[in-house]
Amino acid sequence: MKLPVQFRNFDGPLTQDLVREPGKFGLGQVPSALAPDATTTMVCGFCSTGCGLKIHLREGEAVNLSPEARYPVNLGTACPKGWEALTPLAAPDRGTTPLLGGVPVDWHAAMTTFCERMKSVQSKFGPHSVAFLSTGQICTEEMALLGALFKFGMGGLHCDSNTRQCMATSAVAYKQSFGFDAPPFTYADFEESDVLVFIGANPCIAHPIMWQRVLRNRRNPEIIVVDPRRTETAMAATRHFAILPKSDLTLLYGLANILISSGWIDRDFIAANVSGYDEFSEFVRAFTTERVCAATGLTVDELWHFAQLVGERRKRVSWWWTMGVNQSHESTRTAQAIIALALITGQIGKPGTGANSITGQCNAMGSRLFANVTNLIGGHDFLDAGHRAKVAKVLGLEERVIPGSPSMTYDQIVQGIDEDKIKALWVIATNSSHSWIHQSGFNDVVKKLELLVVQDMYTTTETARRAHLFLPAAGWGEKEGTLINSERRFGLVKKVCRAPGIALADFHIFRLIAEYWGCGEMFSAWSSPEAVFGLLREISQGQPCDITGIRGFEHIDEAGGIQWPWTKEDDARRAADLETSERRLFEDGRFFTADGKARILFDEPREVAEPTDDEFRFVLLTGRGSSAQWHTGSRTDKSDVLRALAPTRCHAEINPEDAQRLGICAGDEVEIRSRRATIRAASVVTQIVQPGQIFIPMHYCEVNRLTFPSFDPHSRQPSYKHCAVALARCERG
Ligand SMILES: Nc1nc2c(c(=O)[nH]1)N[C@H]1C(S)=C(S)[C@@H](COP(=O)(O)OP(=O)(O)OC[C@H]3O[C@@H](n4cnc5c(=O)[nH]c(N)nc54)[C@H](O)[C@@H]3O)O[C@H]1N2
Ligand SMILES: Nc1nc2c(c(=O)[nH]1)N[C@H]1C(S)=C(S)[C@@H](COP(=O)(O)OP(=O)(O)OC[C@H]3O[C@@H](n4cnc5c(=O)[nH]c(N)nc54)[C@H](O)[C@@H]3O)O[C@H]1N2
Ligand code: SF4
Ligand SMILES: [Mo]
Repeated sequence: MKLPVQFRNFDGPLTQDLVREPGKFGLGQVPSALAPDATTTMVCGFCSTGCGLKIHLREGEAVNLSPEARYPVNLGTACPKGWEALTPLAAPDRGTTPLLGGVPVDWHAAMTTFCERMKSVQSKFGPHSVAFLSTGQICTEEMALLGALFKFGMGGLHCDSNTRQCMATSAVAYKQSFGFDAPPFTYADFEESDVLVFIGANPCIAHPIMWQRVLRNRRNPEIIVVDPRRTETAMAATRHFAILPKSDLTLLYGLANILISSGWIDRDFIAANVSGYDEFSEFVRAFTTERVCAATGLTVDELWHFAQLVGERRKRVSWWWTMGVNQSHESTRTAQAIIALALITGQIGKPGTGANSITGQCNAMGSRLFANVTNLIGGHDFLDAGHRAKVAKVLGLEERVIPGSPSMTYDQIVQGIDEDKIKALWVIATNSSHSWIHQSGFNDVVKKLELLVVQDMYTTTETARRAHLFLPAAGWGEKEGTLINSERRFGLVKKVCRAPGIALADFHIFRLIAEYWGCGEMFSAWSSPEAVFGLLREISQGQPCDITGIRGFEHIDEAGGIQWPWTKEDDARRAADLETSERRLFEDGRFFTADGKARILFDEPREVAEPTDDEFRFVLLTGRGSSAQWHTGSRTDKSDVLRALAPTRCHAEINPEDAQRLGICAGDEVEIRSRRATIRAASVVTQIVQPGQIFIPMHYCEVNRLTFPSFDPHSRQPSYKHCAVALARCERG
């Protein structure tokens, strides 16, 4: 395929064109398909709910937005972040030009420097001494291009993304249990369930529009929340089980024991569709009521009531989990214990059921399946020669360019930098210097790098400020591509705004790098996001995430998003069927494993990495603070509206009993100390947290100075929600 003219050669006048006329790269232009004063629908770029937003244009530029009533996800609603999605694009700290050592340069200088310095590191320290950390917040086509460029074009191997901090556990748990990383549900299940169990999930804050779907449930459902904190979701639920932190695994095994010994299980479903049941039923016998109550802090009545609620055969029971499960030292087995409970009760593949992991970022699912990071593109396996051959053929590559070995994980990359094995790091759309566990462990280590490149929308993030080379990226609304939401739905992002200065879409930055690196030919077919989508479609053929029936961006647009799988046969058979907008997996009881059965996997619960002791008496819990704050705040802090909806200062939730004992009043300045750091925060004295626990929202940079770097052994996901801290009031005045 012929390259578009602007990619052909960057010497001479074209470089100047790049600076003078970034519009040549597809930016700064009116989106061609849209009339200047049109209204168009696209999906939100914050959380994984994937709401449809109607963007109102004037003279080709977005001026306002409103939630789309016809979009099947949000049905006309949006949370504060969605309503304010356009505001952060206009922030004064947007990156407008590349910065080399803090000094503005043009793209030619930036790209030349990038390639020369990356190559020099590779020749000095070996091809695998360069790494990238990426994200669940760019478009699927961008992720795919990045992974392919780095691994097939630049000869790199080690890369990971912030989905390690977030969804790695669900991905591993599903893959081992179902044979593929496949969340089975559709949002209609929120409405069609009789018993909804939320474990370590606070959707009222983190997924408010999913919660709206729960509120549409007309079956008078029992809503159970398992969370050490009495969260907004717990308050709105019918039952709250405030277990002790990190006692989930014991609780879930205890529930399984009661269900099995009481016969509240689906023997036919187990016999036909589940493997590992006999061993599991034997194993959970040790989880007696006494043991479980001692570990979790629940009463015998509470435990049995819980079991009765989820063991009721005539009811539809759905299990939902998020970071309270995934961010723990034994998260994979905890997720798999939830899966086991759904399997032994036969509560999967039917309306209102399922073992359902809610994703976090707008495109965490895209990152899991198509980023070429932990999986070979399209949910394939790097270690499988057949998969490598298939992907090479579709992409017109020589098989040898696809590595046959796995990448280091995020924590191993950080450790690799410390051990001088990784000497150049490229960070794309994530703010590791704030969000990585045991922050100083990251920030001290990156000082050892020969090259730190940060590609972000903003120049002021904690990570961008440390960069040797900063690459200014266009954001959501300034580029196009697809995002995949929690229910496996592809949604569209469109270009409705100009990126500032000469900032470029990540897609174009990757294309530029390919050209400057000298591997542009390899990506000649990757000419536009939609062309890449076409490649992904071909690669997906025959996979559980087969999307060969999605005809292109227009099809996604017309359909109001399309859930995977969507095969050619699906499309031929059901194209006219409106019901296709809501589909769940495993309706036939067949899973993606070799024998078609879902696997139960289990292990003994383990001790937490850093238990409390006489000096560090409190457990520190962390998580989302409000629906107006997004992660490290680089976007949401730029909106006056959103800033007014949440505290701007770091604050710590403290139980009144503890506060009284330590002489702490509401609003007092407190000092929270772990073995790694001491921070200050304003106290919020509240019954939301139990005695002996403290909660600090992750949005404040201080929090990860305290956290302890322990990881789940299977998923390498950080255990953000448990470390030991001491608490004291700061002297007044
Ligand atoms: N407003 C807003 N929404 C967001 C985000 C955001 O930053 N802001 N981020 C998005 C992303 S990327 C993600 S991953 C999701 C996260 O969504 P959630 O996982 O729902 O949010 P968290 O607050 O991190 O964690 C959920 C709960 O886990 C509880 N928890 C802590 N320890 C334990 C434990 O041992 N057991 C149990 N059962 N629970 C425990 C915490 O008390 C907390 O209430 O939110 C997404 N949505
Ligand atoms: N203590 C504690 N820490 C946590 C968690 C916790 O619960 N507790 N949760 C963890 C979880 S689940 C997650 S997902 C992580 C999130 O952690 P991060 O990924 O570090 O958080 P964000 O603030 O979302 O960072 C995204 C960055 O990408 C930039 N960006 C946005 N859009 C684009 C784009 O289109 N292109 C480019 N190039 N840049 C863009 C933004 O400006 C921002 O700097 O935090 C983790 N850290
Ligand atoms: S719920 Fe999530 S996807 Fe929907 S508007 Fe809010 S941030 Fe956007
Ligand atoms: Mo996340």
